[in-house]
Amino acid sequence: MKPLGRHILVEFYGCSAEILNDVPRIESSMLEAAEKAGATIINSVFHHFSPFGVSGVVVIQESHLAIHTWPEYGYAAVDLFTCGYTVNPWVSYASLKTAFQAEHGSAIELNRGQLELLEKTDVDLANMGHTAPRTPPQTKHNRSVWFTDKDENIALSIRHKGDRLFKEKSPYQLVEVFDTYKYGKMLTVDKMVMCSEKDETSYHEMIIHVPMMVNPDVKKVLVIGGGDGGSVREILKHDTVESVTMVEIDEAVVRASREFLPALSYALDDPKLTLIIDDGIEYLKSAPDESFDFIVIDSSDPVGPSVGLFSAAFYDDVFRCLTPTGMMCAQSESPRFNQTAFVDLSHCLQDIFGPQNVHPYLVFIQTYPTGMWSFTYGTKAGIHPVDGLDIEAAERFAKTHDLQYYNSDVHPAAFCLPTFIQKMLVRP
Ligand code: SPD
Repeated sequence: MKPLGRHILVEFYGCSAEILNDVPRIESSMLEAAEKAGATIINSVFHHFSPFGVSGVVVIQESHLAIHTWPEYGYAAVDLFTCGYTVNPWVSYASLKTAFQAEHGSAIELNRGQLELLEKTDVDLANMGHTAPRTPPQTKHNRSVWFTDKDENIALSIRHKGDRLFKEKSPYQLVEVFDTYKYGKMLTVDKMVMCSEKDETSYHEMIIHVPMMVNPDVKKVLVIGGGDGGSVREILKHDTVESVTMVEIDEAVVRASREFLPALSYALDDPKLTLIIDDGIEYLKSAPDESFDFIVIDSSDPVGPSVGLFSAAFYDDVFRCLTPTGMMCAQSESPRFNQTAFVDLSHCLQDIFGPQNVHPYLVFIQTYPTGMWSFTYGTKAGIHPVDGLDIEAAERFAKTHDLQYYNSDVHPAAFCLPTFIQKMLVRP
């Protein structure tokens, strides 16, 4: 006699470690395996463990497919459980073996709910209270996949819809775009969040308008990095600006932004902008002395191609290329998530600009680990970032441009550092 369900317990050995640690890829492979077997998908939930491993379940109308992976062993344990006889779980088995590039797979099939051992009751299920709604299964299920930006101790996870809209391993880094539930499209580099549609204004308004509102005669601007276009968009809101040069090392970032983040990347087509795809460090080495009023270092985190953007040699060139009244602003990481980079950069800038001319300030970026991020302002002529602020002009500017984060209250407040941050900045 046929059982109620078939349960295949699967072992996949010798799989690609990279695939077994890739949540969106595993999730889409599991969904595809369910579909190929003829199942009707209800929902899926996947979770990325730190530092490695993925667990997930695809609920199908005929029961479920579940997985747990150990990328470090190239091993995945998979359960394929189907009820009835319309779905063939062995089709899912074959599909997943290929998808995970398993060298070897083994499986045992169990019969679940042997009918000769079961007796059907005549309970009136309709009167039991908790009956499932008689609606057909959703045609578009809610996928639940998490992107996690983390180090070995701290993580921030953002739920997205599972599909990777853009994925490219450029010569420099892995560039991806995800579609998140709460933050819109999100650009990531090497598994670190760069910006999301919903909260990018916090970052871009604060890295640009804080310095520019106290230096109201900026004409020539250089942006190092910033390939998404958000910083250029904010710079161009200042009418004094005559030209912007942006040097972005990775054209894949520009391409991803042009395709998926139009609210940022439209600025990349502005006639005042010269966009150069090149190494900003090399560009600055050969740039003329005193050629820019404002230099923005809108970098990714200090790994891979951005390491040099946190070095003294680079900031010597920044200083040299600034006009006598020039200023710079750099993204300087999180005081908590990357304390070393934050403190070292501040000290490095103090050595070059003078201690009184370097001012770190804070911004809340909800999609970055710890939520607390920093920028560091440096001025060649000693223009203080708060004392000279024209409050009314700042407020007018914020209102005229419908800014979402920057305003005349936030500007001075951003420089108020909590005591633990003041302490970490004290030089030994
Ligand atoms: N972890 C994020 C560090 C900041 C990266 N820069 C973002 C670029 C936005 N234009």
